[in-house]
Amino acid sequence: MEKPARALTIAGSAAGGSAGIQADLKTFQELDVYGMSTVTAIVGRHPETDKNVHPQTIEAIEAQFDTANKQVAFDAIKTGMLFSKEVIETVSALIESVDVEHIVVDPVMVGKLDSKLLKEDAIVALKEKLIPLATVITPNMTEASILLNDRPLKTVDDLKQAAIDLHELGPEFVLVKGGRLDGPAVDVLYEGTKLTTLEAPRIDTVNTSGAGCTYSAAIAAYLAKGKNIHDAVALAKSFITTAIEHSFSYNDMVGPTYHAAERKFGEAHHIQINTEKI
Ligand code: PXL
Repeated sequence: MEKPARALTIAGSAAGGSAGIQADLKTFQELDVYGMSTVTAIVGRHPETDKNVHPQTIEAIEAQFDTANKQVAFDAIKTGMLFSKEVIETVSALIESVDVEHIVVDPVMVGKLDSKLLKEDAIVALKEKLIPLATVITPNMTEASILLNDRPLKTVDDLKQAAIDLHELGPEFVLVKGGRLDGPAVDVLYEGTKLTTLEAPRIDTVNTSGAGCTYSAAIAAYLAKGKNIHDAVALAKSFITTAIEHSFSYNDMVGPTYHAAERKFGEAHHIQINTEKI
């Protein structure tokens, strides 16, 4: 039997199952990629103390990574919530210590329920230590703006310029996600010599918890399976758009995207792709 490609997520545990490692592992499974995890923090609000983020020790993070690497090893690694400068430095060193072809860095900063998922002093470490190791970084508009020293981003042209400028930080490719633009959901991929816009129709729903995690996990899965960056992003955009189209909620809280949607219902959306040389 041909063995499945392997992907590791280094991220937080989102207790409700919509985001973080739960979203990543569900996505890997949907795309027939063998999933592994290194949990950096457990996110869940304690009913009495109101404590929301429960960081794991550096020792626990190193131990998980080492176990997964020895038992299986990786075709791709995806990072999500890392929380602190210390964790970013540890994770950067761990990634440098192994020979892995594809590194997807999702610079997670704030969750949908306004959980603070990255401390202030961690931004510098993110920019200087981790982002330069990335095959691709996948900031949303807020994260791109923060990485560009609070530059306002309002239009697709702003996203294009942001992608070009973020490339200076050293990743091979940059994907800036325009989920919060008015109008269609346009993302911009910068590949060094060309800019590609990927456009999907806007889906009118609030149930998009974990959408960013799911999208970047799908990119990591497709890279692990051997797709090039252009195809990996286009296929992942289709996966997340279909998952958002079929998103739902079990109550009056913001609900998850439906990770199984593409498998169950087929691809819902054709993504419009335009590439320009620059
Ligand atoms: O969706 C961002 C996110 C990422 N990672 C973890 C989270 C969240 C949002 O709540 O909990 C662990």
